Amino acid sequence: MTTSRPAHDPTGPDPRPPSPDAARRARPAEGDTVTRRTSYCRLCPASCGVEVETDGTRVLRVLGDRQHPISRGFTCPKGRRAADLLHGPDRLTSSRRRTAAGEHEPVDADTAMAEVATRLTGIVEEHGPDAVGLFIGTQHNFATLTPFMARAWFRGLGSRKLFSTMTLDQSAKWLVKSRMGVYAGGPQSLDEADVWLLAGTNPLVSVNGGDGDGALVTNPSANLKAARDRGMRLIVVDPRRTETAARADLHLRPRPGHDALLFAGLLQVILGEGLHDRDFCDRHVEGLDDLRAAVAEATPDRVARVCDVPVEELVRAARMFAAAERGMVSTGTGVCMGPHSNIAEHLAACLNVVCGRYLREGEPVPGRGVLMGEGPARAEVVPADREWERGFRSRVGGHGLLRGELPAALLPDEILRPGPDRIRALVVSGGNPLLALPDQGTARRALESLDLLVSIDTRMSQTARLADYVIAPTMLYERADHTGLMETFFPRPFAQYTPAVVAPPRGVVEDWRVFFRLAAETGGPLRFAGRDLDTSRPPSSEELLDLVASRGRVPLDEVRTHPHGLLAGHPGTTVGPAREERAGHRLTLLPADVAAELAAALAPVAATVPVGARSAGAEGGAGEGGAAGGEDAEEFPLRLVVRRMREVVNSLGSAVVGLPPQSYNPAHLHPQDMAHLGITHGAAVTIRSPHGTLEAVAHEDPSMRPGVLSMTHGWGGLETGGDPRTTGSNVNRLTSLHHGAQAVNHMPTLTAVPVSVTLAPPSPADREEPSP
Ligand SMILES: Nc1nc2c(c(=O)[nH]1)N[C@H]1C(S)=C(S)[C@@H](COP(=O)(O)OP(=O)(O)OC[C@H]3O[C@@H](n4cnc5c(=O)[nH]c(N)nc54)[C@H](O)[C@@H]3O)O[C@H]1N2
Ligand SMILES: Nc1nc2c(c(=O)[nH]1)N[C@H]1C(S)=C(S)[C@@H](COP(=O)(O)OP(=O)(O)OC[C@H]3O[C@@H](n4cnc5c(=O)[nH]c(N)nc54)[C@H](O)[C@@H]3O)O[C@H]1N2
Ligand code: SF4
Ligand SMILES: [Mo]
Repeated sequence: MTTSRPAHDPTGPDPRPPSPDAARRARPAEGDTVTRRTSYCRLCPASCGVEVETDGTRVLRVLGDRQHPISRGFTCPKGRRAADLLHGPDRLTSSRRRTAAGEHEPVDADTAMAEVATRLTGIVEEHGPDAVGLFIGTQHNFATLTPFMARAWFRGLGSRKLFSTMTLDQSAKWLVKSRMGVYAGGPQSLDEADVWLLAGTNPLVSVNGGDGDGALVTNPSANLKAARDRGMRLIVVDPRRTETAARADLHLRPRPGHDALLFAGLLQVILGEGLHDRDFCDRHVEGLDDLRAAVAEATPDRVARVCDVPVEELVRAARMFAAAERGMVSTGTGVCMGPHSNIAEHLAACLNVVCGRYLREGEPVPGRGVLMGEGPARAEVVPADREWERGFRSRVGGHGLLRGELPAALLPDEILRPGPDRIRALVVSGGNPLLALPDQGTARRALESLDLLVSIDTRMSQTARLADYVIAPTMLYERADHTGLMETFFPRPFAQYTPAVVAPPRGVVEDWRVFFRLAAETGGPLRFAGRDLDTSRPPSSEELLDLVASRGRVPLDEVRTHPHGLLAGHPGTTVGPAREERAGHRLTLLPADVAAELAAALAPVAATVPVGARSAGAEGGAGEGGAAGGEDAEEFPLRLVVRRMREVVNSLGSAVVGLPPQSYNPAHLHPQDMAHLGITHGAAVTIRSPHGTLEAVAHEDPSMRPGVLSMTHGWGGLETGGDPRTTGSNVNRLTSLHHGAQAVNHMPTLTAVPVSVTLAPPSPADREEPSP
């Protein structure tokens, strides 16, 4: 058995030395048999196929599975270091309970779950079910059974206080569908596209395509290369010259926070020059003339001036996109987290709609539903449902529910504001809201004022440290699973099943069992994947995995016989004609609320003058490239933007020694700004925003747009004032729960946040060791 990578391993060598822990484990004791087991990674939707080396008890190494038909050997650094997540020093191998002294003591899972259930029952009896909240984090979604069981428990409980990270992320996409309607023929795919526009997303690092296309999620580097090799043109809109932008045929680098304007400018050119798809619009769209009129003022020269992009590139992007036959705009967090995020996302969708980038009647459907049921594709519109306008309203802000959820940015107020129906108990599943929520100070106050905080987490996350109970669950490779929930992210119809590769530590419990147990003890009904479960008889994971997959077109048992996963083949179906009852339905491009939001977002263009009339501010020193003026311009001349780090996913992985390039998240600045501000690479800096102050470590980064500062979220500890070099810096000390919050989803501004940067006074750490 060789322990070195095969020479042709497409994942390439990991440039950093393994952590001491990993190195120790990679040398199994003499006599140990090392075997390789096929599985797939479950840290993100990409679900990369892997081979797991194990000595039978522990995972030793994780390698890309070259026989996997979708990922073809691709893995990322964090996936390859999963052994450290499973067996590292911070892995929780038993549950914890907070003592009266505020310490956490080990407690067996059974006792923890029983005590939590008793306390929840007491709170519900006294205050009603809405006193209990559920916060769903990212890692909740990567164990198929968890989302089903958690929601089943929560529905049975009768609480409406459901929150997830989606409303700190890209819930603009949900809102757009709810306000515009959905074309039921499905979108075009990247595999057949001749153009693609990526805005505010960097799939080469994030392996995320928004709700764009599976080719951007699974092995995006290879897929983008293949697409470009066959002639697809790539347009990227990003203030930073990202890894993805470096591959683009055209890279627009606007001032951050200006996507709504930029998209309005593209629409102005496309509709003004008649480059849109008339046939698709005639059949399926209403409000086209209103939209054309609404963006009429967003002329290329004005938009170029305000966004600070070359006018000819803006026009070229519009023509390149519209002249192509196939291909879409897809957006990520850079668009969905900015000011005017909902309207920016709406206009991105309008670009796809007016250019008709959807499958027409008679075209083959991708058929991605393999284990999960999939409705038929039809050349018709499911009309806007504006779901949040009906039913339950939040006590804070009067918000309705979007896909059954309340805005996460309202969670702190829902806890803190006195009243009979405030949230008193919160269960956090696979999330770390103390770092994820804007305004860490308020988030901490809120979590600390709960009667009961339960964190289901594999480590003592920052949130877990505040919890009354931390329930330690299994991790990937310790549980059986299938890809049912992820199959919409695959570029081809595909499914994979994995058994558990290693046994979990004795003290942990599978996530879904926590919710099953709570349901059993609190006595609510438990409707799971369309069936009522008998809470007196705990099922097995395999039974539940079968239940979830019971409506698929391929039996899970067949998928079980394909260790590298099963390419299911196309179902041979095509987009059907519109049904009579749907024939009159249209995608609504400009309902009244959207029109009003658009007018507000476009206000800066109405106030501007054409390029040339003033001296160009492009690529200037600190401040000019980031801000478009306004009241903050002088005090906060820079713009803080979001960014992902390849080696960690949100807050997960940052503690693995040697995984991230350093033990902190740098504040990336353009060298020109560094020089202007008198800051050197590695220096400690103080960042100020209208909402808070943060200590960080500056890094020179020529890929930045001057005037822009970019940092990754998910770092920093509980306290302020620590050394940023040891814990990193929580950008959410600079953000606000309410500033810029959007209608309906209350999405706050997390990118294009006005900030200033100054050199921090020397700290003891600076004096002891020179800057790196
Ligand atoms: N390695 C890794 N992968 C991850 C994650 C991770 O933490 N690490 N997180 C996962 C999660 S939870 C998510 S939601 C996805 C996110 O996936 P993405 O949305 O692709 O996230 P990023 O890679 O940060 O890309 C956002 C881009 O937006 C740009 N940007 C910032 N502000 C603006 C702006 O105002 N306008 C425009 N046009 N662009 C802007 C940034 O420069 C950045 O390149 O990634 C997922 N994948
Ligand atoms: N300023 C700013 N704020 C942001 C963002 C930003 O870009 N800028 N991004 C936002 C976005 S897009 C997101 S998605 C959120 C991220 O917010 P969260 O999803 O709340 O944060 P994570 O760090 O991903 O939390 C995942 C937790 O799950 C745990 N975990 C790992 N494996 C398992 C498992 O198998 N089971 C269970 N139960 N737990 C597990 C990890 O230890 C970790 O603590 O942050 C949001 N906040
Ligand atoms: S991209 Fe990385 S984290 Fe995501 S599934 Fe693949 S190996 Fe795992
Ligand atoms: Mo996210």
